Amino acid sequence: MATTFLSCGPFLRHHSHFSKFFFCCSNDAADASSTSSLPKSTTSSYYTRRWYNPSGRRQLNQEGVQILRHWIETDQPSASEEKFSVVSYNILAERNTWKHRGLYPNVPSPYLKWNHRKRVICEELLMWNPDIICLQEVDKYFDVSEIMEKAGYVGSYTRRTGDAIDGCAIFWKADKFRLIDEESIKFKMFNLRDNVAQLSVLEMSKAKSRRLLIGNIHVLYNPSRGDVKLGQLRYLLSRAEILSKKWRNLPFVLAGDFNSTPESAIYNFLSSSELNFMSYDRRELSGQSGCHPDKVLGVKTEVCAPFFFLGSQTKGLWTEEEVKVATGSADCKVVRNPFRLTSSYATIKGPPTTRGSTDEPLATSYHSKFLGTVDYIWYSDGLIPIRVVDTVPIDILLKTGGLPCEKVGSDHLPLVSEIAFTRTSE
Ligand code: KL2
Repeated sequence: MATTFLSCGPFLRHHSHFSKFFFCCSNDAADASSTSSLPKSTTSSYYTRRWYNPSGRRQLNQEGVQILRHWIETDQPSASEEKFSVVSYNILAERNTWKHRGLYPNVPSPYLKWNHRKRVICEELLMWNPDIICLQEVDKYFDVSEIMEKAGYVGSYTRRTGDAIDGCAIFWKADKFRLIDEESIKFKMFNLRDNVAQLSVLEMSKAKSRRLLIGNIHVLYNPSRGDVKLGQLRYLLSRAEILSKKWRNLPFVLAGDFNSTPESAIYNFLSSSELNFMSYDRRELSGQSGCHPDKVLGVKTEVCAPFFFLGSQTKGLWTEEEVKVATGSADCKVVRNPFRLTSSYATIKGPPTTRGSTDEPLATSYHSKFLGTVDYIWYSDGLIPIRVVDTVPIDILLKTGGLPCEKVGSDHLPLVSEIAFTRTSE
């Protein structure tokens, strides 16, 4: 396996020392269908700043730190020859870098600038050379599509409703797939906030019998509105079922930022056939509240009294309106998932440095208020993942002090999975 050095930076200064931080990346994936490895050039640049350490945690020594991302492969006897690679990447909307500047106290301003991030994001995307790319938080679609089109991709964009101007974008390789059907979902139409999702039916050019349904979603962020998150996913899955059936039971890949952790009820809903959501507090459905970096890293935090009292009074109570939001009907107390979905990363096991007890990555997103996993690439029956690009070991991620950094263009990491049609799914 060849190793590709993507960058050496940011170079951070804390106290009087200069420290190094490398990002490098194994790139036997230059072409998902080839085994050749093309090591790329090593570049480096210097950047200095003060180390910000609000929690008084131990000072980090970033001397010579390297981040390595590499493919993890498995042998899947049921996999056929027909396969494709998928990326899911929340690229952090340009507007959110200044609107939520407080999330990035350790990130030097140049690494938050869109021109820099655009270059880094597109370089990384093209390096993994995926067949399908699902992006979230895209507010400069034409900047990205200009680059992707030159690289042979065709794209489709769905903008959010409301004040925020970002949206979801999906790109696919023009020579590998033909688009045969698509649907944009604007949740606003169903009173489910301003988020959007996309569904596309793609047919493989070289094997016309191989068709798949690909979904892309950025679920509502608000940690306390589990009812809305559930409602968005319930609706998306119901549309996906209709589209899948329309094309004779297409296998389904669902990528995105679900703003829900692997331990959450929302995750359980996606990976099972139904969720008895009434037994959960709607403010705890997504698991986000446990993912403040201080909490994850075991630093003591003070309990906020008003929240604490409010929590004990209303815990577990669902109003009729919230039930309606989650299920679509005030009488319905269960949400149904028409697909049997499994997460690619949980299927392909990794080392304890990158994976948690659920086998999911320990973190797909990291900034001053969040350290954890919210991004997934789900697949249905008829498909099987054969490899994934593992995430960054948590200790290495911590040494960045928070994303983005010089060579990670977003506060999320891109997920990359190669997926095969199963032999029996023809
Ligand atoms: O969690 V995200 O980041 O998928 O990476 O999705 C949302 C959040 C994104 C779009 O709404 O903006 C971020 N605190 C932290 N992050 C926030 C907040 C907030 N209050 N509001 C929005 N975002």
